Amino acid sequence: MEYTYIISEIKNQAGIIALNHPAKHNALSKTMIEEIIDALSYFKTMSLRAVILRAAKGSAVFSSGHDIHELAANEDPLTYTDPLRKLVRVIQQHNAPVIAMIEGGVWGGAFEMAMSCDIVIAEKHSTFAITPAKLGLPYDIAGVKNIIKVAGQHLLKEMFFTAQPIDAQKAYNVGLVNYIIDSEEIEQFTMNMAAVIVANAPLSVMVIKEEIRVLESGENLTTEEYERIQSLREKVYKSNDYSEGIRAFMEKRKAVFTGS
Ligand code: LCV
Repeated sequence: MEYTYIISEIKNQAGIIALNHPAKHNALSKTMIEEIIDALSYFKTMSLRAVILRAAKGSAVFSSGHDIHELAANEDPLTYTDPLRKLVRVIQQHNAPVIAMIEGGVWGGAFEMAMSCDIVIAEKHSTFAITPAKLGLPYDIAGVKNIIKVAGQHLLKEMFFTAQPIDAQKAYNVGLVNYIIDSEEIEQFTMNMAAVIVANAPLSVMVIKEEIRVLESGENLTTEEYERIQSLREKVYKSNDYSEGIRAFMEKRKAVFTGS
């Protein structure tokens, strides 16, 4: 399959999706996300038993997260239609394990995307950051819930409040990452892991993945609580700080947030 911002291929019954938009450090634009979703649905029709999600060979950054240029134009502050919401659900509901092979920095929404994968294999110099506080953004509550499932509250609060990257070792220590592998071995290691999964019973793997997804969904949010949070988020979206965050990024300067 030919795409603009990803490379999609099939090797040894595993599907491989490589993020390939170097000019924007693999930013998750609407188009790139649609291409990833399209490649996953094609893999499903081919009954592939494992997927590897990686950055194209030689990428300096795994992904710089949401395409900030698209954020600025975001008419739907409550992100009901946010493409990343859809992508995370598609990965979590994909009928085969998705292995994230991380090399380089993982930023913002790409961190949530990587954490929504089933297994994470990181090159030892990779880093992870979630950065709404740098842009003045009220991160989506569904997204926070997705990440809390894999990262303890204290680490997650540190990552959200500082908006600073953590390294692969710290991510591994808290279980965000299954393995830390040297750069020259990570591709073979990941392919080997995929080959072991491919050799197992796909229906058993598929139903266990779905059981874990359903069980980890945990407690229900009351409607009132959900609406209260959403109205809080709408205020943040309409704040000067949010406009300042976006403007500062575009102007390549540090944002000055006033809390208004
Ligand atoms: C569009 C970009 C991007 C980008 N979008 O290279 O987490 S949340 O809630 O904030 C969520 C909404 C989210 O995911 O927001 C995005 C969070 N991402 C970040 O905060 C990372 C932003 N990017 C960076 O900090 C730097 O680009 C890194 C550290 C990744 C790489 O720095 P480096 O100096 O190597 P540049 O910054 O010069 O980026 C190269 C080109 O990629 C564009 C950037 O605008 C620049 O384009 P131009 O050459 O046209 O100036 N770019 C980078 N990230 N997320 N565009």
